[in-house]
Amino acid sequence: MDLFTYYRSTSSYRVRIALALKGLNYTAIPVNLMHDGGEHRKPEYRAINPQGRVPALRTDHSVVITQSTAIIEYLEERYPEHPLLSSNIELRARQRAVASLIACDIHPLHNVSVQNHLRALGLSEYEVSQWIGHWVSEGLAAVEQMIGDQGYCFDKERPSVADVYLLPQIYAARRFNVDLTPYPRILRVEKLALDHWAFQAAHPDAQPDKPE
Ligand SMILES: N[C@@H](CCC(=O)N[C@@H](CS)C(=O)NCC(=O)O)C(=O)O
Repeated sequence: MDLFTYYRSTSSYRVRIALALKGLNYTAIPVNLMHDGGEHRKPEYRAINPQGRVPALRTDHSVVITQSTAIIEYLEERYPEHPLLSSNIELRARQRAVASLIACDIHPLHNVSVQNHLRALGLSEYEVSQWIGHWVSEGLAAVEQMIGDQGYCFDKERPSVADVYLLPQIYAARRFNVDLTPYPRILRVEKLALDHWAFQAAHPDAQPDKPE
């Protein structure tokens, strides 16, 4: 499998965590979102993903799958070992709710193209960061209420799809200087996951395309 990825892209980071937790090997193909106006906007990459975004996964059958949620669902169905979803239907829905909140209601509001559009509308760097901080804090405040009191988001010992989405969102929140002290459960999950080898292997700092 080939993963088109960018080291600090939160959606790519999600897929890297899922691949690592499932123990799956892949080749990382870096797509630099910052270089020369963004490699993701070039025709060569749009031939892979017409939306011009990362991640994209090319499967062993040379089928390209875009959208991190579709990719993670594919991995879950194709490689059911080391499941990322609970066998309990209610818990599964709650795990998916945290993932959806992050993927649909937080992350799209701080995407590179959204930030650039805010700048084009005349917002200063300070206003852009205030705008992002507002939406990230509002979303994480809800996540804080949705997750459990021990261990990972929903299990003492086993990370699930909720943790797969949460860790990259925490990383992004830190990049945007969002105050995380009001979210002790989220900070507990972060501490635990950062000690887990799969989350470490997927971390932006461990990626070969991270600049020196
Ligand atoms: N909903 C998509 C979001 C993909 C996405 O927006 N990726 C970002 C990086 S995290 C990107 O490629 N941004 C480029 C841009 O906004 O121009 C997914 O979950 O895969």
